[in-house]
Amino acid sequence: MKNHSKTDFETKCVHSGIEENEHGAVVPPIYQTSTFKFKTAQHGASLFAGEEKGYIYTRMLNPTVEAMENAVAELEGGYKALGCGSGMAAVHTVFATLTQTGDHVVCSSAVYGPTTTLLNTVMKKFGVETTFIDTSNLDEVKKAIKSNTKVVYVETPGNPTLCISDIAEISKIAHKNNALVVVDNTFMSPALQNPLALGADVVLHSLTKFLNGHADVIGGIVVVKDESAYQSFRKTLNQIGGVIDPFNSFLVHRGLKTLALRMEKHCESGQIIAEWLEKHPMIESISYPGLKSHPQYEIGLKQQKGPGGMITFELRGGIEAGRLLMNSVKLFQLAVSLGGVESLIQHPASMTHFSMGKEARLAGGITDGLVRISIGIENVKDIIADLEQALKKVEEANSKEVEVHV
Ligand code: LCS
Repeated sequence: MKNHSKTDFETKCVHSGIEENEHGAVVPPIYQTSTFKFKTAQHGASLFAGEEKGYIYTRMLNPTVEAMENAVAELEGGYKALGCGSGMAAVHTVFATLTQTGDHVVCSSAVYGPTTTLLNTVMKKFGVETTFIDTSNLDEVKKAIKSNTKVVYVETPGNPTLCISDIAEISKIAHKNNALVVVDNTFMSPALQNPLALGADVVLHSLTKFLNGHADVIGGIVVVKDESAYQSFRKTLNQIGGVIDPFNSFLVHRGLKTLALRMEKHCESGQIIAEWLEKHPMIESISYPGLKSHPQYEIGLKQQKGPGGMITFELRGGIEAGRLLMNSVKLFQLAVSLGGVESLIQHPASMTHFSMGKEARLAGGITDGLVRISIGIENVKDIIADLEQALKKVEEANSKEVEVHV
């Protein structure tokens, strides 16, 4: 891996993971192959025995996948990374590697819905118990850790509430109790937050979001700090088999080149739009890390380099008003996912966080009226104009309802 440690993040985005190749191609080739030819039977045997380094079979490692992994590892300030077939495959790989029957996990109560569901179903079935708490409250973290707690799993800012947890303080608490800290850094990307530098042990991402950035790939990644962690994660991933393929790795690697630029734009527009929404008469409440009204605004300032491109809000008129807004936008696309160049809008309670059930949703502050938007890189005036026309329809419908009731 090239050493860009003395260069800026933008430079690393462009050059990380790019190695010289035999034809001098500026963009490295895609090794779209499932398997690699051995020179001799002895060569094959020695690769399998780990006596020689080299590629064997793409589920085990592939040069195109490895180049992307090296790039993300470098951007996160990690040792190495493991590309997975989806963000959920990365989440599963983390728990399958770090826990076993009888272990306990502490997890943020506001995380991507299927992460909660995975812990409450698959991991529970194998005897791993989870306590869900508000990890922005350090006293709750201290209280929830038990002698068999192996992992404190933090998503910050959390999906979809954008609740912020203090990575450095949580790491101190967890390490005192011999537990590892895993941070899902999907909402920030390494451009805005580096959990390993703050004390976390493992970082994961849904590559599907900001890292790829173009809504055309499903992928995930786990970033680790040292060789022994890398070896144990690689072993699990190889057995589970949830790897990313070469072409999707190529697309993610291409997306990474503009990560710094895109994140700058997501933050700049996110801040303008959140400030505009906060003043709008139809907004009942709003959550955005760049607003002083955010309950963990100060923690965000301490550990994030920017507020990001995600905004969550509740309208006056609750879920019905939210539905009308989602059906009235024109530039925004009504779709789940996030972190792409296009602006998206969705309803967590009936979509991304439906699977976890109402009780768990409410415990995590995910109310039925919440609407989540992912701010794309379109002109900010166009994004605001779209929200303005849609909110006008909501306002008109609300005033009609009031008239009827009078
Ligand atoms: N972690 C976070 C924070 C996520 O937001 C998601 C997906 C995942 C992990 C899982 O990644 P995937 O397997 O989808 O690549 N979040 C989604 C969302 O909010 N809308 O659709 C997917």
